[in-house]
Amino acid sequence: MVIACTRDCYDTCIFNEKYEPLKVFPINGFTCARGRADLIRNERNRITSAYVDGRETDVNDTIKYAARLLKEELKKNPAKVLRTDYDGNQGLLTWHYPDRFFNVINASQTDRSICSSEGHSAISAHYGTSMGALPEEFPKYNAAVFWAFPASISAPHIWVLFVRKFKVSIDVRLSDAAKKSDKAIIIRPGTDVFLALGVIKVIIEDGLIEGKVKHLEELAKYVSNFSLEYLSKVSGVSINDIRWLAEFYHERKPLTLIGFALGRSLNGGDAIGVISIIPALVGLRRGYYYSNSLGWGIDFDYLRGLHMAKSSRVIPMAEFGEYIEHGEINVVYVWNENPVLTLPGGDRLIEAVREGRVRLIVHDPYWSETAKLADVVIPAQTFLEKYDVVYSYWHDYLVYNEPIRPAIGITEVELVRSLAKELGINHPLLLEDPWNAVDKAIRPTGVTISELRERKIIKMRPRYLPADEPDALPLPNPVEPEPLNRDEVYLVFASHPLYTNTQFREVYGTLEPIIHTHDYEGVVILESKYGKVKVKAVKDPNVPPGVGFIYKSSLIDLDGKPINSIIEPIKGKYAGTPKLNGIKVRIIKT
Ligand SMILES: Nc1nc2c(c(=O)[nH]1)N[C@H]1C(S)=C(S)[C@@H](COP(=O)(O)OP(=O)(O)OC[C@H]3O[C@@H](n4cnc5c(=O)[nH]c(N)nc54)[C@H](O)[C@@H]3O)O[C@H]1N2
Ligand SMILES: Nc1nc2c(c(=O)[nH]1)N[C@H]1C(S)=C(S)[C@@H](COP(=O)(O)OP(=O)(O)OC[C@H]3O[C@@H](n4cnc5c(=O)[nH]c(N)nc54)[C@H](O)[C@@H]3O)O[C@H]1N2
Ligand code: SF4
Ligand SMILES: [Mo]
Repeated sequence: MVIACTRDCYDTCIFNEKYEPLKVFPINGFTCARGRADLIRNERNRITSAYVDGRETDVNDTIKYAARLLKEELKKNPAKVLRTDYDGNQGLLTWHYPDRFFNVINASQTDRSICSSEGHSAISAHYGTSMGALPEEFPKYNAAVFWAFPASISAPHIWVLFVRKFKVSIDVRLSDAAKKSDKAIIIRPGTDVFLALGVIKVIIEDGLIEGKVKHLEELAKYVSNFSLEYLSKVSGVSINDIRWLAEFYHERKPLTLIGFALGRSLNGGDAIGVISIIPALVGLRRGYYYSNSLGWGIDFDYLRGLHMAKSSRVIPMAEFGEYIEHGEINVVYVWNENPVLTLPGGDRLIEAVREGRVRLIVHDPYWSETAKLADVVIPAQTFLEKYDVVYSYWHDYLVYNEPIRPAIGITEVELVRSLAKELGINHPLLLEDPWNAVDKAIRPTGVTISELRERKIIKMRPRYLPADEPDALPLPNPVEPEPLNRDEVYLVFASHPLYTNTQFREVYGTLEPIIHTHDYEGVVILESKYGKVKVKAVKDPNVPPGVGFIYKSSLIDLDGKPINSIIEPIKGKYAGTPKLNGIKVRIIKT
């Protein structure tokens, strides 16, 4: 028996039934602080019963109540029912299958753009797919560039593969990974595309090209428009360092690992797209890694039932707060996500629910802030309590998860099928055996569900490999960041080793809302164009002037308000990803 950690994490560790990490590559027999705490966490802060308006209720009665609530709204306007979900659990049945129900009832969905979609779209525009190097190829490289990817914390199993290799980190601050690297390049937030163009300019103009790229002439002409002086001035990276990085690419042929966080920044998609071309220019095939989730061929669309039904409306996550505020949504159904804290404008959801403008239904194993706010709460099982099939966005194993703990609550599949029954829906999408749906969805990877049940973990063959010769088009169209005024910083976020997003506070406690800055100390107000929050400022010598960083696991301010109340509704140009990193905030001392 095996079980994979289904957390939103690159590594997707696989454990035996005693919850010891397997000694297979690339899990390599070790886990992180969260993996070590999961069995303890499973007993804490759990939702053990259903609730309606704060009163404990029977689960079946609550499902009937939720169905009535949905029915009333569906009669009026299905587009005003919004389901929102993200990657709290990366199981095929837990995360993707429930979508069938919401497609059948024609509800609205979000664009699920919060995390990685900007880079998926940008890389695909050049390579035809976002899939990059396979984990098995990582050890062949003797050097790596961690570009906006503080992997020592956000992807520990990736990081250790490079422990004894030459590492370059490119970040806006001296992160843990940057400190542990052989070379750290500190860049101004939102300007990585300018640095990448500088590297390409040197590679092309100094005759360091060794690989083939389509439309190279257009790229050469484009970079000739910029002087290194200009690119250095905008990015804050010295001309020497731009040249150094270009020569490093030429001489050491590093693997380029691009962090998701870049896609959530100004010029994010352009930056990721341009960076992904650099390895090809120096003759590397598949010399980058971003996320391989879409390369295995798992048919997520089939699981979601898109061959038969679809949402009435797609709402950008960047504008989540706006839609709620403007009365566009009357019922919100949440699973696998804690949007009160993690989506831009989560505070607007709090107001709307408190004022009775929005009815909120939440299915979660834990008392998240969103569950605490909800009108209707239904307990969910954790990944330690249910069967599922799990994939990774890094390694190539499909895993058949089996329960190792007694179940509390009901599964996502049971819940949506019960809701469908209550609503009198007899759609083939909900009548199909869910395991049959999983089987069909994984077939393109060359694995069947019966094989997986027998062998528990199976390595997939990549189905969508990137083009050998990427296209230099589309060319980027970057903008310079708005200059800072006095007492302003660019605000960025980063992962914390003890938490996954807002999870694990029941084990490791609540993390204080602290903005790490070069110059500020004490309680301060952070003010953006969109709102204000109160946090504690701490001087941190690893943060340059003009930058402030907050761990993305401390998203509640000192007055209990979501920090994301100050995130402006700005969408990325490739996939609409919210601009979370690099927003300008004024620091007001109190
Ligand atoms: N300001 C700011 N905001 C950010 C970010 C940032 O960097 N800065 N990062 C963004 C990113 S990258 C992401 S991915 C999002 C993450 O946003 P979320 O997905 O909202 O993050 P989590 O805190 O992991 O919340 C997942 C929820 O799923 C629940 N859950 C876990 N397992 C299960 C299960 O089996 N079934 C069900 N039904 N629920 C389950 C958990 O209890 C938890 O409440 O946050 C985004 N928000
Ligand atoms: N321990 C732990 N691991 C996690 C998570 C977690 O919560 N905890 N979350 C998971 C999730 S949901 C995700 S999406 C990934 C995210 O993993 P990563 O993509 O590695 O991103 P973050 O950890 O958010 O860190 C973002 C880094 O980018 C830097 N940065 C911000 N703006 C810029 C910029 O404009 N240019 C450059 N070069 N750097 C910039 C920040 O200083 C920070 O160091 O990690 C996953 N892994
Ligand atoms: S959170 Fe990531 S590193 Fe930690 S146990 Fe889960 S998959 Fe492994
Ligand atoms: Mo994420």
